[in-house]
This record gives sequence, structure tokens and C-alpha cells, in this order.
Amino acid sequence: MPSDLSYLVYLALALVAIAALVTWRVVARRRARPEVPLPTRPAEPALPAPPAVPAPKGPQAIPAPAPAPAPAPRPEPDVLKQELKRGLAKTRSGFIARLGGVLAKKQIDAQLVDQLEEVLFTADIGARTSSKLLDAGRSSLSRNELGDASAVWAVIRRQSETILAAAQAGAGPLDIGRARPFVVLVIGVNGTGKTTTIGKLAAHWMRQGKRVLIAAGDTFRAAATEQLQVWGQRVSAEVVTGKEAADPSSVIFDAVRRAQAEGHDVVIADTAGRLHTKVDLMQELQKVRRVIKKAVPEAPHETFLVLDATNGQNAIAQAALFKQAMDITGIVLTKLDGTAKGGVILGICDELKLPVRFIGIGEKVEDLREFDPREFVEALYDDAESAA
Ligand SMILES: Nc1nc2c(ncn2[C@@H]2O[C@H](COP(=O)(O)OP(=O)(O)OP(=O)(O)O)[C@@H](O)[C@H]2O)c(=O)[nH]1
Ligand SMILES: [Mg+2]
Repeated sequence: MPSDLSYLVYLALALVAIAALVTWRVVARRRARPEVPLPTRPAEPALPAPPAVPAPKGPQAIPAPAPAPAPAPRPEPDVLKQELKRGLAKTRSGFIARLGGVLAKKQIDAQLVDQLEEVLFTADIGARTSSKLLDAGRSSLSRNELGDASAVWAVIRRQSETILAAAQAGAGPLDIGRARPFVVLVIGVNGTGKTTTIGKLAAHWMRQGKRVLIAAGDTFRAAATEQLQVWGQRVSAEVVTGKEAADPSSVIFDAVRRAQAEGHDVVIADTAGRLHTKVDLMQELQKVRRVIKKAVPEAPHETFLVLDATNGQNAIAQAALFKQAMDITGIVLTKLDGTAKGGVILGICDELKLPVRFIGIGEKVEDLREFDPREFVEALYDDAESAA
């Protein structure tokens, strides 16, 4: 009997031990299993920042939908140079290639000067500017400085840089840190690239650590505000908008006030490129300017006229018209990537005496460049001689 009892006790102990072992294995296995992540809820849209100024009736601020991502680092200078060169490929295929054709014979004589004249005067550079280039060549020729084609190239290059740099020097460097908010008014004929440029400009200045606010001042064209909002989202910049057909001045005024209240560094204001008539457009732009001054008397600190390089000589004519009505401080020349008429930049600087501040060499965010005369001339004429 006692042996039966001890048998049962042993059996019970063995069962307890087995149960304990099994429990321990199960627990250990569970611990080792990776955690299954909880399904994430779709991100809630960011709430609009509370306006620090009384909410205006018409215009309303659309907050950037997502927090600003870290700005993409700028590529290496060499890469930038190559991109600029690629962007100017069509312009290089225009008058530069034709100059190359003339200079290929490498013998400098009166006949060659005539041919140079023909190329330059039909090159969308403008008659006045072409004369300047040609005169520089002629005077070097009369001093017997032009031994061969490369000497002619050197003269044309030098003269081009002189023309581009003179307009720049007259205006001084662009300094967006001299006021806060720094207000930039962007004007120009429809389709020249104002809205696209504003998106690119916002990204450019945000890359420099600036807080940028965009004002959707083109309330005339139905889709203009949406187009600007898409750019705002793309570059994570806030866009102040108004209702369709709202007064553009009030939208831009509101943006400037908002920038003052919230500490934005830069306000970039879009405007319509077309109204019912040209007179309407100019009057509207003048009104925008007056109304901005009510918020900041020194503003707009810059008024950029956006010109489309594919318009060639017409771009110069447009600029002359705008210059009569508005106080333009700088040019943005777009679409240099899409035209052989890029030589017009020489005419713009020479005839209008306005600095080109930025150039557009494509449709992407990064396809806007600060204009540097030396860099530009280098990219334009580099290899021209050997390619001829
Ligand atoms: N290839 C190229 N296309 C450009 C450049 N800049 C702008 N564009 C294109 O030009 C077209 C017109 O640009 P927008 O920015 O809408 O022009 P806009 O001046 O605002 O036009 P409106 O609002 O009608 O006055 C768009 O298809 C742009 O993508 C550039 O530098 N290169
Ligand atoms: Mg536009």
C-alpha cells in the first residue's frame, strides 16, 4: 500500500513537472515571436494653423498638407554646370552653332566679318546688341588682334559677358534678407511661366532656410489657384488663396499681413497674365502694387518680370510694355531649355538695362538657376570652338 501511494505521488509530481515544462515552452515561444505592428491609421490632415491676424472674409490660408521634408541637397557644382550646359543645348544649336559654321574656315577676312554680321543680326539677340558684338569684333580686327577663329570667339565671349554683367552690376546683388517679410511680386504675360517659377523660387529659398508664403494673386484664370496649390504641396510651402474672381490685391495684401504676423521671411505673389484687355492688366498690377504698400510701404521689394525665351524678340517688346507701367527690378527668363532663341538674354540685358535674376531650364523644381553671367557665358560658349 505505501508503495502504491508513493507510486501515485511520483506520478503526480511527474505530471506537474511535464505541465510546468509545457507552460514554460509556450511562454518562451510567445516572447520570441516578433510583435505584429498595429495597423496604422491614415495620417490625419494637418489642422490649419490658427490665423494670428483676424481671419479675412475672402482670402483664406491653405496650410501645407505635410510637414516640410528636409530640402534635397544641392548637387555638386560640376553636376550643376553640366545640367546648365544641357539646358542651353538648344540655344547652343542656334546662333552659336551658326557662328561656329562661319568661323570654321579659320581665316579672318572682310568676307568673314560680313558673314558674322548676318548670323548675329538674325539671331534674336536684337539689332543693337548684335552691333555691339560686331563692333567689338571689328575693332579687334582693325587692331590686328584677330589672328584666328579662336581670337574671334574670345572677343564675342568677352563682349557677351560684359553685356550680361553690366545689367547685373547696375542693380547690385539680389538680397532677400534686407527686409522681413521680403515681398516679391511676379508679373508677366500669360503662359510665360510665372506660376511654375514661383513654385521653383519657393523651393530655392526654402532650401536656404527661409520661410516662404505664396500668394495666389491670379484670381482671373479658373485653374490658376489650384495650379499654385499643387506647387505649394510639391514644395511644402503655404499658399494664401482667395475665392474665384476675388480681388487679387486683397489676397496678396492678406498674405503680406499674414507673413508679418507669423514671421515668414518671404512672400511670393502670383498675378494674372491676362485680363480682358492689356490696359486692365496693367491697371490691376498697379493696384496690387499700391495695396501691398499699405501693408509694407517699401514693398514689393522686388518685382520680377517673367519672360519666355521661346518668344525671342517678342520677349523684349513685352518687357518694354511692362516697364512702362511697372517698376520692374529683375527678369526671370524661362524655357531656355526649349528654344534656339536663348540669345535673346543678351538683348534683354542690353536694351532693358534690367538684371536677369533667374533662368528656367526645365519644368522640374530644380530647373531654376540663379543667373550668373560668367557661368552662363561659359556654359553657352564652352566647346563652341571645337564643336564648330
Ligand atoms: N521647358 C520649360 N517649361 C517651362 C519652364 N517654365 C515654365 N514652363 C512651362 O510653361 C507652361 C506655362 O507655365 P505657367 O507657370 O503656368 O505660366 P504662367 O505665366 O503662370 O501662365 P498664366 O497663369 O496663364 O499666366 C507650363 O507648362 C510650364 O511647365 C521652363 O523653364 N522650361
Ligand atoms: Mg499662372
